[in-house]
Amino acid sequence: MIRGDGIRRNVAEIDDDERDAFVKAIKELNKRHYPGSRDEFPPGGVSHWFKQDEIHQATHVHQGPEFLPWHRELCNRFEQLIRAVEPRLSLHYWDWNTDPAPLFTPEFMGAKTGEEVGEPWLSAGFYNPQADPFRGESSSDVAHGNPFDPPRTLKREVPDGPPELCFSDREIIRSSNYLSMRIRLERCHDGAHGYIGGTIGDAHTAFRDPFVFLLHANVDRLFAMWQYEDPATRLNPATVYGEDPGEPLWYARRLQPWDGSGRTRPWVRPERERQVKDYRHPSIVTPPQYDTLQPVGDGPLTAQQLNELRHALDGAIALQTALAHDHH
Ligand SMILES: [Cu+2]
Repeated sequence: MIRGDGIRRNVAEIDDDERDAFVKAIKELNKRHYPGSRDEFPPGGVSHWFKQDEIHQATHVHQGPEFLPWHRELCNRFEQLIRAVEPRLSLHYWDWNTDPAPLFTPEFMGAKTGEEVGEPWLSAGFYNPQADPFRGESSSDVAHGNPFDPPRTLKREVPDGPPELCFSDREIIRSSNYLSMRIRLERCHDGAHGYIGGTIGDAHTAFRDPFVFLLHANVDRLFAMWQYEDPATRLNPATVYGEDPGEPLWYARRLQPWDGSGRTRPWVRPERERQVKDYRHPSIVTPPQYDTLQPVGDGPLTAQQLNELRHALDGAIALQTALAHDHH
C-alpha cells in the first residue's frame, strides 16, 4: 500500500508497493525532459533526473550555513518531481544508524559494492558504460561536461554494518544553536557520503546516485528535529538561524540556481521559470513532515492540516512565479 499522507518515513519500513512506486517514479524522471536540445547554450533537453546532478554541480553549496536549507530546497523540489509522477509518494529517508544493506537490491537501490550498481538503474539509463558522448567524472573534464549526457559509471563501496559517524543524532538535535548544529550535521553528512563511497563519495558526482536523496532526506530530518526542539524560535524565519559571526546576513542570499542568476535551465532564458527566494522563505524554514516529528502549534495540528497548509503555500509560490513572469 502507498500511504499517501505526505509524511516522509524510514525507507526500510515502507511497504513493497510503495518502494516499487518510488523506484518507478525516479526512473520515470529520466524519461521526462526540460525544454530545448542538447546543443543549445545553456544546454536544454536535460532529463528531470540528470537535472539534479547539473544543479548540484553548478551550485555546490557546502561547508557553510547555506548547506542545510539549500539541500532542503533541492530535496523538496525533487519530491515535487516524483509527486508529479505519483502524487501519493514522499521522499523517504535512510536512517544512518541502520545498516543500509537491505536497501541495496536490484529491485530497489541497486548493488552495494562494485564497479556498477546495475539494476534497476542501468536499464533506465542512469548510466551507460558505452555512452558517447558521456558525462565525465571530474569538473576539469570540460569536454565531457554536458548535463544532457549520461555518465559511464555508477558505483558504490558500502562496507558491512552501519556507518560510524562523528556525532549521534541526539548530539545533533540537542545542539544549542544553528551554528553548532549545522557543523555537526554537515560533518556526519560528509561521513555518510564517504561510507557509501564510489559515485556518492565524490561531491562532484554524488547526485548521479538516487541513494543520495535517501541520505539527504535523513540530513533534512535531523535539521527538522533540531527545529522542533524549540519550535517558537526555530520555526520562525526571523530567529531560526541565530547569529553566525563569520557569515553575517548569509540568509539574505538568494537560492541558486532557481533564482535564475546562473546558467541552469529552465530558470534562465529562454524559459525563465525563475523563483526568487532567500533562506528565510517559509517554504524553506518550514520543514517537510517526517514520521519522527511531533506535531506542534496551537492545539494539535494534524499531519493532514500541515499538508493542506503546505499545498496552500505551494499555490502562493506558483502565483508569485507567474507574476514574476509577467514582469519580463
Ligand atoms: Cu550530500
